[in-house]
Amino acid sequence: SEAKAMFSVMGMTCSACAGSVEKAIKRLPGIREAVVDVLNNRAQVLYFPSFVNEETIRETIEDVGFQATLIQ
Ligand code: 9UX
Repeated sequence: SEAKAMFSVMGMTCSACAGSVEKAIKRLPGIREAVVDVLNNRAQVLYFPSFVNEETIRETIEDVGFQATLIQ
């Protein structure tokens, strides 16, 4: 089954920032979709919980260099 997570992502200042976050999330196993909105500081992720979890996704965003918090 599929799950949905929403993260607050702070520190993105341009669309290339959002692109690098999206790319990093999509490289993880078990990701169905990732949409990063630089204007609203949000990342929405659809994923398969048997392959990846919210904390791994959150840490991946932080590894790119942005502060990420799970909000939903
Ligand atoms: Mo360009 Mo966005 O260096 O940080 S990718 S501002």
